[in-house]
Amino acid sequence: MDGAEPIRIGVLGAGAVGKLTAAALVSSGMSVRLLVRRQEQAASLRQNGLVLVNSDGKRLRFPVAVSADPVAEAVDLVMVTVKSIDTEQAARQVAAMPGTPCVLSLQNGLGNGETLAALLGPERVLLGVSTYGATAQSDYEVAARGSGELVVGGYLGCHPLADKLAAIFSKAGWNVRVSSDMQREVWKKALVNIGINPVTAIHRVPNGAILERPDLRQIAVAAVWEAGQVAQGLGVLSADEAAAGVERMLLVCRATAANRSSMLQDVEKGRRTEIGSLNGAVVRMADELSVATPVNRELVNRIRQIEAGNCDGAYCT
Ligand code: KPL
Repeated sequence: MDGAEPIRIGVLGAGAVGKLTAAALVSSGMSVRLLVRRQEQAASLRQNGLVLVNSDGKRLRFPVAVSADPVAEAVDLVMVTVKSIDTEQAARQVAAMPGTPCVLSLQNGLGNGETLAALLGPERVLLGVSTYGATAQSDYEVAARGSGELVVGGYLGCHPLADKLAAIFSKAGWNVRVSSDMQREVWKKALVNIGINPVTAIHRVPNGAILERPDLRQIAVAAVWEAGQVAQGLGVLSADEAAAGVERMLLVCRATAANRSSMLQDVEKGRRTEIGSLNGAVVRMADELSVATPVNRELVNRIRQIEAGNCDGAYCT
């Protein structure tokens, strides 16, 4: 793949992030193939196209190629947008695809890069983090719910595709930058999700409620603070970066105030959540470092109870 060749991109997973990402890629003139699991969703996307509902309510329709058989497709880059609980399965699918496509993980949580690198080789892996809010409205519709930032880079540092991707997303109007230290970026984004996602999912509120309700804000801030201590203990973030995590989480609440977090969307649909690769990962690493994380532990317990169907609505008792 040299600099002049266009990139054939597959987007694996057509949830909120997958659809938003695919719409951005098509709008910048890329040839995109959505790789989905369910035949029913593939049929719906073929029939209706991919529909993006902008924050002003305007509906934009994007023609996309769709495949429900990812391993049959030849692409240069697969953007993995599936839940972190499905990363290993995604890695196996990419490993079975023709050629040796690179992968970019555009997922929430800690450990996705490691899982992909273990199966595919670290040089094929790129990481991305996004704070663009999005809500899936149906199999083929996604609502944009607040702008943020996209950061991309290689798992091992620099990667030739990172600059290309940045140019593509920038052409689509996204705020994007390239980083050569994606481990740090992944942690910074994880701190945002560690505060927002479980709190909004437990209380069934949009992200902006964390700014409006002091009780929710206190829990979210404490969870991010604890996770920041762990990141510092691991040497991934400096003390200043860990402390800045709280402010960043609150800024994302403001920028995506109307959005219902991905974990809230999972809980509302009775799906398993990403708690294990967010607050759960923090608790596991904290135990190894002997750092106390009582707030994260409690959030993990409450989300696990919701997943198990033991509580409905706000706090479990
Ligand atoms: O990443 C998100 C998520 O919901 O998972 C944010 C940025 C918090 C938007 O809701």
